[in-house]
Amino acid sequence: MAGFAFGQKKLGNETIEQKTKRMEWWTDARFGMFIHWGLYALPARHEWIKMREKQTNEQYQKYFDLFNPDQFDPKLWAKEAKAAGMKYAILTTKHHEGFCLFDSKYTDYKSTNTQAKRDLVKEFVDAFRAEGIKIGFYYSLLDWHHPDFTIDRIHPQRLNNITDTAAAYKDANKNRDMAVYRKYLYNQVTELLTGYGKIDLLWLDYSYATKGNLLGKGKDDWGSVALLKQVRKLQPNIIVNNRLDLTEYEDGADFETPEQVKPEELAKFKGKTFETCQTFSGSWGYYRDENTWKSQRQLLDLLISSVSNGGNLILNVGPTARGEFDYRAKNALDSLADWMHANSKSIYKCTYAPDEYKVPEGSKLTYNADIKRLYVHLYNYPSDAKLLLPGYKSKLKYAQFLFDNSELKFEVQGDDVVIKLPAKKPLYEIPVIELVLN
Ligand code: JFZ
Repeated sequence: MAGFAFGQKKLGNETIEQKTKRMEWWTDARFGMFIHWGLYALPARHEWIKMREKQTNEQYQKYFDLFNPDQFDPKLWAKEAKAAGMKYAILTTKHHEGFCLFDSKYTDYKSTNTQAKRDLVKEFVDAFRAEGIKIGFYYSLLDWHHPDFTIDRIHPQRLNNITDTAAAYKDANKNRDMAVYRKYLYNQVTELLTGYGKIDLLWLDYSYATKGNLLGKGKDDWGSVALLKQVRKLQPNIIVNNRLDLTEYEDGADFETPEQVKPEELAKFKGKTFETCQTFSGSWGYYRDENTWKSQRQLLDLLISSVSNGGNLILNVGPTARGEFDYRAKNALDSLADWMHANSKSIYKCTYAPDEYKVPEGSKLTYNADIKRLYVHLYNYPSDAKLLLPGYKSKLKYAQFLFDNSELKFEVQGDDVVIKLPAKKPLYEIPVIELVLN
């Protein structure tokens, strides 16, 4: 069990020990898959397209009418995720566009009414569970389709050039009633948490503050307190993210969600309970023409940097409109599978290293407290094939490469230790040395 450093206050009847236990699988897992899939896969130019292009429901309807994911086979998705070493997966059951991938009785705007004719959430759950992958649901608090969701700055029909904000919005929203929407949201979350067995994680997205003339939405709009209470009642062991606009974790959120931050910026979150979410290419939904795909090294850096600061990483795939992971996503996942096959011991159950272990130059550390092992991720392979471990004189028992458990000899020099590496860097982009500590 890796470090669990906050949420120290009691939560209802739950003690800190119980909370730590409840979150243990997640803390140990460290690596998961995010899946953004919806009608926006058809335009294939960002999941916010309805809003960005200010499309009305009528204009957007064509994507619903044409939605036909003939290649959807979540068993293939689950195999890709598992091979890449991902221990949990979070699917967008509904994104901001409002389209439901599940057979909700509260709307017609759902996959069962498209050519797919299937409850896609159910198939996702069955397939991933069969691979032993934990199940997470993303559910958008925003809804750009629902007739009662009030118009604000992130609504396709939002008002422009508003002089009298309050009056203009009031007029535009006179037939919209957030109380009705709030009930809809509550009912749908209830459906999701009662119709699909044990759900391990819930990712609700998101709250945004009012800024000057620009209205926002938060806990009163969502009914966050009642909603979270219901969530905890229906799924007592579930883990919930922090985007409900509730103050800090004592009100029930379990982890922070730094989004698209750079590896160096993750140091800010060290000691917190966090899960950073990251894309392969920039947008979350499938984006055909995006040419900004991250390299294997960049992806590994995100994973290693998350764990070396005591947090998790979820990497996002945006399946195509036909229901496939496209070749670029598959390549990225395959490259991670390759590395994880050899090096996952430096990820699972690991966290940041205790301060007494200095970080060797050109590397990042992770640490497994249960077995007292330190993992040195060699970002820069030393040209003289010598790795200096500063101040490690009395700390080191044994050293080996992780990918093949081959011994690495070392010498004590003063307070330091020098490890002798092979002249030729092993084929892994970032090789890992396992240090068995005294
Ligand atoms: C949200 C969504 O709008 C986006 O499409 C995607 O689903 C992502 C994972 O989450 O985007 C956000 C939400 C919150 C912040 C930033 C982007 N935030 O709080 O900084």
